Amino acid sequence: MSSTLTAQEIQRFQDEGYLIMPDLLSPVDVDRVFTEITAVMAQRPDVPKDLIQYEPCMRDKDHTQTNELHVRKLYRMARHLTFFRELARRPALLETARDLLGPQVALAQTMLLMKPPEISGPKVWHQDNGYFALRPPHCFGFWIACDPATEANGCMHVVPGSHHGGLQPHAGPGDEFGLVDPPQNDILPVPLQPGDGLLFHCELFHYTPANRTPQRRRALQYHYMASDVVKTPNQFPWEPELDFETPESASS
Ligand SMILES: O=C(O)CCC(=O)C(=O)O
Repeated sequence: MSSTLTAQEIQRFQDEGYLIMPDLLSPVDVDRVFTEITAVMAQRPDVPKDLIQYEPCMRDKDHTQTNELHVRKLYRMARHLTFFRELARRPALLETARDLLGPQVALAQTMLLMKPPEISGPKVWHQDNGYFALRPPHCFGFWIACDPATEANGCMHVVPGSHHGGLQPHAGPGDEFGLVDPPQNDILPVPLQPGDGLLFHCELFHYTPANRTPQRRRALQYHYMASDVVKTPNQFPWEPELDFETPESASS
């Protein structure tokens, strides 16, 4: 198996619950992400419902009049769009997933988090496994900045080591489903340049504040899970987007 992480990086991820990974996407990749967003929006008002989510204030509007700045997120892109499906197989992502989870992995979920200026709110403190409900929690996400991500426009904030406490109680409707007892201390903002990624454990506490700038803050999020973990019942129905052959069976 090829390996992208060193033993020290794997140890740091296990201890802290996150790692910064520079240059996961090239400038050309980032431009292609933006082109793909524009192509999706060109389909409106007939964008597949499971590919797009508008900001709450735009959900009941006539979508012939909406534009990219009204979109909260695209999701399930690997199911709908070839570019995002192929990205999931890039060694920097897939081999990192295997370094952390073992040879048999699946792509749990993809999202493009658009965080437009003015109308977007914060994403409340949560653990992703509050949504996924995977046992054991053998799952992590890449959060990859496409625009510069800063404290002012809503970069990721994490609490290092918080994944060691296990899954904590969550409550709230829909997108506001979050930690009942959000953290007050030890909060670390993670500003990133376009193309750079944050790799984070699915039980790490994290949140993003509202975007207080006139520019948007787009980011790509890919979650990988070990294929054999069990999804326990909860309120969020979802299916993994892709399963990958093991490296052994792919080469035989
Ligand atoms: O990018 C964001 O604003 C939040 C991403 C996030 O934490 C999530 O979707 O679980």
